[in-house]
Amino acid sequence: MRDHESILLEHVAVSRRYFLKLGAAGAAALQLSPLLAFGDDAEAKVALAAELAKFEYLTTWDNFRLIERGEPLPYTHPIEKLREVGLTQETWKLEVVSDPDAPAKLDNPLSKELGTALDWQALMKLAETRAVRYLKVMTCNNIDTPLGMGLWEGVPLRDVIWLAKPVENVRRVFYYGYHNDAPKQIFRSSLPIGRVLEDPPGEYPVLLCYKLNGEFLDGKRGGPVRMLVPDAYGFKSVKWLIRVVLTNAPFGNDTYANGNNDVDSWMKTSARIISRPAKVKVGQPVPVTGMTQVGISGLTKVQYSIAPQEPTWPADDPWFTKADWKDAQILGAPEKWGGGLAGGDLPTATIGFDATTGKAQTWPLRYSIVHWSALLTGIPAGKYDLRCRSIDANGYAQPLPRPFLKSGGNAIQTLPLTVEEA
Ligand SMILES: Nc1nc2c(c(=O)[nH]1)N[C@H]1C(S)=C(S)[C@@H](COP(=O)(O)O)O[C@H]1N2
Ligand SMILES: [Mo]
Repeated sequence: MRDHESILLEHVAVSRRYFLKLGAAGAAALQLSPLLAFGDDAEAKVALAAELAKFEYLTTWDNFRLIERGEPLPYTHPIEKLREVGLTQETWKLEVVSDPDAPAKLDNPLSKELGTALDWQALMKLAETRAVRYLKVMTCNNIDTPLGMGLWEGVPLRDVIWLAKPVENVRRVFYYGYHNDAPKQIFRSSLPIGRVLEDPPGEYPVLLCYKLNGEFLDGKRGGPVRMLVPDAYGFKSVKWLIRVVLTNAPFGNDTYANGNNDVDSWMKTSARIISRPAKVKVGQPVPVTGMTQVGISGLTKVQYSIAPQEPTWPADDPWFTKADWKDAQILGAPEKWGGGLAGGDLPTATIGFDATTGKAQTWPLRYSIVHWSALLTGIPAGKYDLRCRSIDANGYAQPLPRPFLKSGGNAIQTLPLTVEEA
């Protein structure tokens, strides 16, 4: 059996086990679910594989959704040009320099001009002792479903910043991707220097990232090196990274400030339904499965509710706080992690996992995802709205405590469900 197939079967197994534990109704639901009805015919298997690709814990390279700008996309240049502009491992160079407009004092700027820029060899040398790995979901504040769940590896950005010997007048870090040398194509982001130099307990470091799911990043995935900011939305994780500028400027310069985005937003906790039948007959149990992105505020519960479509929900309760919410089952850490990892196993020394047992120290992990399931039974005939929401570790129900769209989408999802007379 191919590894890929065994991972799919693993996920079927996890979900099937969940529904089977629920007894006769769960077993009946298995026949109904587009996700779990596991026919023997080839066509059903292909359809199932497509559904389950979304369900595999780590996202394979090919299934990662990309958000990329550039005319042309930087990595599509011919190899000679890629070498010339430093977008291959052998030619990549990273500058860490002072901002001429708001100078920081650096005793050892890493610059191309001075011949002191950091190259790939130096980065790999650092990686021998400083490499860090963690799980992080890549997610865009403007898109309601995560782009992909990754195991990322890199060297903490601060290790390279210290090589530049900053002395004083450093308040922020600006950083830039390769942009075809066209000012209009610049993609840049920024962080407070404090966030780069220190991690609050339990938080992960900002990385100069060079691997996804155990493989060196290619150009399509932002390589040779991209920034990775664990607690932030995707726009902070600049790809094709070529320059870091230490500045005494007190404010951000993020490209994403255009477009009205909240550039200081932490990742939010947000639940989504992935699979459910749109129509059932009275008496049939309704299997629902979904995914929740776990943001900075953590996750204690995922809940669902169904409410008749008529009368429409009262306008004075836009966040459905008065709905009849019931708890869904949050699925545990997978045995095999998928994503194309050799053997499906996480490497040792992944932050958040016990070094000897390989087990997650807490579950769910922040900045990652969980899968969840629920089985709805005894619904009378009618037309309904099916909803889901998360409850964070502070007890806030989605979309609170930060309901503003441009800080990251976490509106409560609504899907129709029809229950027909038998
Ligand atoms: N250089 C560069 N970096 C970039 C972008 C870009 O267009 N150019 N897009 C950003 C945005 S908006 C997101 S959401 C993430 C998406 O990461 P991914 O394409 O690896 O999934 O990359 C970020 N990094
Ligand atoms: Mo984005």
